[in-house]
Amino acid sequence: MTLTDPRRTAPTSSPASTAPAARSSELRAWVDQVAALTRPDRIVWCDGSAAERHALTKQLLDEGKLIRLNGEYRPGSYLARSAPDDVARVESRTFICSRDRDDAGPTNNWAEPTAMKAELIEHFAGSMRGRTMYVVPFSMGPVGGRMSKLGVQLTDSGYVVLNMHIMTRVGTPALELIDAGEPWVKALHSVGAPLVDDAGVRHDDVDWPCNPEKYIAHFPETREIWSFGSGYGGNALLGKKSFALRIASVIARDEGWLAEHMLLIRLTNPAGRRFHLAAAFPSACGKTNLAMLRSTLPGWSVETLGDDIAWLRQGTDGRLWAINPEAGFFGVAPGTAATTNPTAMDTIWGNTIFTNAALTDDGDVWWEGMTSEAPAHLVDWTGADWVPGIGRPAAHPNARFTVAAAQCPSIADDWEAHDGVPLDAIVFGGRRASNVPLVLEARDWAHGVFLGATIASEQTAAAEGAVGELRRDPFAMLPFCGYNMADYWAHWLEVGERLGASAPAMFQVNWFRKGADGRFLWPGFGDNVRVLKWIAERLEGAAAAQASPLGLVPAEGALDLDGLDVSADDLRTLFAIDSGSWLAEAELTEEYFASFGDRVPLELQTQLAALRTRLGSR
Ligand code: GTP
Ligand code: SPV
Ligand code: MN
Repeated sequence: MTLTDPRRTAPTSSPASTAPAARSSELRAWVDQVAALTRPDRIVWCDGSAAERHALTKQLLDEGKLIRLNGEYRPGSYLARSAPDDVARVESRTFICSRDRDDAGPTNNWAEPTAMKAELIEHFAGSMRGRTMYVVPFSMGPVGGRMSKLGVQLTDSGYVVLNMHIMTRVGTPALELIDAGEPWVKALHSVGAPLVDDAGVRHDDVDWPCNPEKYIAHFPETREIWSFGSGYGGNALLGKKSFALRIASVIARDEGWLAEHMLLIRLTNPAGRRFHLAAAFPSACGKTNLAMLRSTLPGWSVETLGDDIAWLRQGTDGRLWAINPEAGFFGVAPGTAATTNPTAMDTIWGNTIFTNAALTDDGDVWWEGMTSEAPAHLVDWTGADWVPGIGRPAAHPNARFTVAAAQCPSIADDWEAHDGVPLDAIVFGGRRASNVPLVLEARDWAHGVFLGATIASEQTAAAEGAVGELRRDPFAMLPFCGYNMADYWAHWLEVGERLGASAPAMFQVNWFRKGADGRFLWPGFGDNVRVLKWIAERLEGAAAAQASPLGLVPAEGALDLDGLDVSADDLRTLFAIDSGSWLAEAELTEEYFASFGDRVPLELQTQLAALRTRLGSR
């Protein structure tokens, strides 16, 4: 489809552009077409340099879109405050526009691609008037790596460019690979707030331009992303969820690999043996915390490789290898503290963009949970005065920090290795107040796929919706799978077949089980290393396990609780399996599977039947 502005009558002069000399003709043509449609004043081709970052930062400060934090406390760091209606991913406005509706499946919003593009063209027409359009070439994964992929984002948001600089590898090296003919993904983004109206009148800008009408549209067959109306997080930093998960999951299906919402870590035991783990947890359920775990067990340590996304591919040795395609962390701020995630606190010492945090009187940031006592006065995330007891949070619950992964003290030396790391275990987690034990091991790959497919979690602040409700979030991919979820399960089963005996083992964890009194039963955070230790010892064949209807759980005494203050009662509850409530949950799983019709792999139905048998036979 050609991109033409339906409202445009006469051609206008081309915008000023900083286009470098020799550029891929396809890229150049696309940039020209989008510029003709969106009509920016200027086009800036980004080179990813520090000078570019510096100039852009200065501009955003001048425009009031960033607030410089006190360099004594937070050098090189800035605060951005979003519009109150643009604070999180908008799943209700996220679309998978495959040709066939069934390829998007019942868990995605579907729209017919030609109709969606026609609708979007109406919105993009003139949407960048008065603004600069940035051409942002980037690589997901180290530039030139075998598992890496290229993209170009066109955006009219300087804030987005600065965040892309941190979250992806932006710059000329990526552009050179595109010039050389490597495939790349087209990612078009506009905040949808032109500075010049239809009558040609120029308006003042606002601190956080966006549009009440939002679209985050994906075209899996043509590997395109069109995002309109939002400047926040996954809606706008298109390398992240849109590319590295939604589009990449489709590329991965076609090419035989996996694009996953997983953290990636290396665990080292006292003997120096290393284990690599990837873990899928739904949004705001503890991936960043686990990725940066500071061990409370002597001799055991965790190195960080990634905190949100992992790409998994079978290597020439037959094993499953993983990379983190991102270059930074876009982490949840509230709840991050020296007590819960000291490594994250050390990572964000400076050179960090904070979005929707509160501002202290001495020019630093604050959020709920950072300190046990709130400062006596703050400016909250909306820019209003705030004092303790005022009855609303000072930071938005989905306030985030954007920081380079390289700045993390626990980042592994080889975190950018082109081939990644060989996986020993895959872990599934969720936020479950009941039913799911602290840890269990899958009986085999197919059982692990069943565990992944049946993850549920209580709703968090990372997306819109009522906090606390239980929602199914298979593989933590519910909002991120770019194709039919049932086909995705079948793909996981197929990958397992190919891996055979080289496949990583699979586990399920739950840090969030609560007692009758509503208290978390497990201390969590640094003490989660005790669970990782059991997993590592299982991998070595050293730790004892016992069968349960749900899978293998630690045998009496196998979980290292040395020096930990967890009562015997709480421990029993952490592992309690109530057949009645599990049979009820199996009922819900059956209904959930039924919503996918006959596309659910037979193997998963077999797993569900086997679970019921095991529960009944207790
Ligand atoms: P996205 O970036 O949204 O994909 O999420 P994430 O999984 O990286 O989220 P993050 O690690 O920031 O999760 C934050 C939430 O998990 C906070 O509410 C933490 O307090 C909570 N959390 C993390 N680890 C633990 C734990 O071990 N125990 C308990 N009780 N809460 C935890
Ligand atoms: C998530 O919601 O899982 C995130 C944050 O990691 S965002 O990038 O905004 O999607
Ligand atoms: Mn995430």
